Amino acid sequence: MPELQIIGAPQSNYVCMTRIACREKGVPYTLVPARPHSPEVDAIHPFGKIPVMRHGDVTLSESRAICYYIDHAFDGPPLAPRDPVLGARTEEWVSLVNTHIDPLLVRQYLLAHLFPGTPDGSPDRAKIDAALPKIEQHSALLDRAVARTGYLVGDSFTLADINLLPILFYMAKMPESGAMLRRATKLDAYYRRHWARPSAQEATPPPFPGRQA
Ligand SMILES: N[C@@H](CCC(=O)N[C@@H](CS)C(=O)NCC(=O)O)C(=O)O
Repeated sequence: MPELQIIGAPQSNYVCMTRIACREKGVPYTLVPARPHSPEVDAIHPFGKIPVMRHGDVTLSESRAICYYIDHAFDGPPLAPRDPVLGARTEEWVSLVNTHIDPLLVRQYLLAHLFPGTPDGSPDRAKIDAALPKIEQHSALLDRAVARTGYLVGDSFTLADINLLPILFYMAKMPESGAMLRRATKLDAYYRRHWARPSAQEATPPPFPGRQA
């Protein structure tokens, strides 16, 4: 069996979730560090984004596609439920998080802290302050979503949780969003409980070089 490679920077929440998925499925993998738009990434992702994956002759881009492959090409516990309703709910949450939560919390807010592009390198307050009311709404929505069972879908750990957890890791680290997370008590408990899983601990993003998180 060829080695499965996850190619990308370990700080990326999308790289992190594919690593958690491998570990939860019981699939050994090697992390090949690479930055977005580097030649090895551009060779696989049409827009140069990370993660990308290589497994023998199979190359894939996009975290959801990579996780589909991990889930279906190997034995092990299902990452997405095979029940049609629960499977669809899992896809629903992956899509909601990737199209609404990640763009706001990671692309707008986190990057305004870490890579602000301001003349003196200080956080971009305008972008941060603009994001905060919406992050509060997202936080309340997620708090309600996990309140009943402690999972996003049904009563077991699925790809929906795997996809969200690395974003919550960054939410917990930043000052304003961290305070919001601690106020959303169900979401905070959900994050702490699941982030303690060995799969998440092993994939915990290291700090960005030269940054605070
Ligand atoms: N839809 C992609 C998103 C991946 C993504 O946005 N990766 C970020 C790092 S977390 C990236 O490569 N950013 C560089 C860029 O957008 O140019 C996926 O699910 O894999």
